[in-house]
Amino acid sequence: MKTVFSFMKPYKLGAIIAFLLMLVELAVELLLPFFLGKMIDDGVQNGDLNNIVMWGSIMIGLAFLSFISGIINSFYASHVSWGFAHDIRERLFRKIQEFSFANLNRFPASRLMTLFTNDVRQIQNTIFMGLRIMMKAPLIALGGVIMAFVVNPRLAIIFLITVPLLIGFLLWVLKKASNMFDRVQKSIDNVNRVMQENLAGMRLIKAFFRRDFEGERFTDANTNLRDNTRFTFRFIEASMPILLFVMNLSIIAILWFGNSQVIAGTTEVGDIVAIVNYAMRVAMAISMFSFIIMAVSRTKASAERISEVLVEEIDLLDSEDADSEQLVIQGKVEFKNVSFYYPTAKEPVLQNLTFTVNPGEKLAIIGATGAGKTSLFQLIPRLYDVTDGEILMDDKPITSYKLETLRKAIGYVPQSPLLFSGPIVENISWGKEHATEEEIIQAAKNAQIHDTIMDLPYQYQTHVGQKGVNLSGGQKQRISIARALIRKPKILMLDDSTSALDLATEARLLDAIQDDLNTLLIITQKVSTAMNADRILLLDEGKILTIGTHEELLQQSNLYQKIVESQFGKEYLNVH
Ligand code: TTP
Ligand code: MG
Repeated sequence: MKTVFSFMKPYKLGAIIAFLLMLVELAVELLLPFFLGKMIDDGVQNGDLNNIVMWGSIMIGLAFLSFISGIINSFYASHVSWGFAHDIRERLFRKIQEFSFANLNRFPASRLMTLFTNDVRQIQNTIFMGLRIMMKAPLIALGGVIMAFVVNPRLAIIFLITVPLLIGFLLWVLKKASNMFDRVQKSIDNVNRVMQENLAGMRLIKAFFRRDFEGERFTDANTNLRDNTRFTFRFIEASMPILLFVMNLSIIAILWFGNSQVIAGTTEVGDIVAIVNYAMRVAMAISMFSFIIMAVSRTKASAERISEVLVEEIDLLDSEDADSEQLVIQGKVEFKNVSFYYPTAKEPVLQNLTFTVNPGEKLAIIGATGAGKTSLFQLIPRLYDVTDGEILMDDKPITSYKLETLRKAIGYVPQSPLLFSGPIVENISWGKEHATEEEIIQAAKNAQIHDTIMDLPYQYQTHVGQKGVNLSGGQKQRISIARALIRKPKILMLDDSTSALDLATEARLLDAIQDDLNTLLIITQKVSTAMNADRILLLDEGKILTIGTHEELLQQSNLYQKIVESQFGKEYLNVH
């Protein structure tokens, strides 16, 4: 909470000005009934026209002052609330950019989306309304009671009974509502999550004909949201008639007692008009309380959710002794007894890995699905940190490099290629700031995608839809390879990135990238790809089963023989 509202600091002055102007409006609102009473008693009752004109002019003047204050207040209130929202969105965005993979695992995308849309707006609205009218309501309630005492203490006694009663009742409503809003917020999250998964997986859902199932999932979440919200709002709205009923009773009481006092000559008519007027203003203010309660409890929930992200500790940073001068020159990678657990997992995914990849060497990593190949890759650019052991780059621990230096030396093509919506040229040059046209074309040529691009309607300017919808899987893979190649990385890491390519294209690609490269790590399921590498690492259930050339593995490993047999047939084994 505190973290979030510290973003108000730059807007303190604006908020104070808005607050002061609101006090002007408040003062006018409290003075008007008083003057109205005076006008009735001194002017109307005595038939004194001068008096009526005088009080009338004062009231019009005050109303105008309040009107002007209201306009300027509104100006500052929106300046403060929009500025605040802008700053906090900016901060959230930067914070999320810093998130490591482990941080991201703790905050699903749907939840982060809700922060930017729902939660920030909620706080922003509350600040605006707060500076405009919300803070005024309790002050009017209080001021109205005080002014009623100034006008006529004997009649105002009635307020002393009704107002505490109402406030006690409202506090009770507030407490109840707070829990209910937590539930509403969770339902909103849920709807967003289902919606987002659906949009992302629309094609899969159609392909599997899971429309009805997904429809039900959405209906559940949506109905849940409706029911929770409806219940909460009904509960709060139900408090309204109770409030008004009590307030109306007190107005009747004022008229009743006032009447007998006027007859007895102890009270003037103007006093009664003024006090009834105050009673109505107090009632209005108090009835606004339920609206305020809703806003405050929702805002509290929103602010807490935002702070959770803001205070989240980034668990993967440059280490303190990282040397900013130190660069990756050769591209030698060495694993020393590396073990790794995912933060939430109990079982290790990788156990005691020890191997070295020399500069310029091509190492293929092969292994069953779930063996831990992708996990192994993610440790090298420090997307996760090792749990045990050490990884060296050019004989120095990877933690001794700046993250930026380390990652810039690596061209990582992830298993599922992700393209950004925008022209192809931007998707390729995304890998390197200020890439020249020649560099882009060269990278595309090496990735064996240049010819395909030239056949597209707008060539390099062709737009890739969101997530690259209008390209084939293999085309997307090659564009994401080009994106990695353009950095001229010391180490290129391909995570099954040639899976959708035919053998000839794949061979040409591997051939083309050979010249530029220092070191190549390639995860593959295909023996044909693996056997072109200098050495093959066979990973099985997070452990290195064996490492060596294709021939050596054929000799040494039963598992490798089985893999080869499944892809090349039995005869191949007999021949070799
Ligand atoms: P991976 O390292 O993804 O296995 P893999 O790349 O060898 O498999 P594939 O050929 O199918 O790509 O996963 C190893 C285990 O780690 C698996 O049980 C899932 C788990 N895992 C996580 O818990 N979180 C993650 O982010 C990843 C990538 C894997
Ligand atoms: Mg994988």
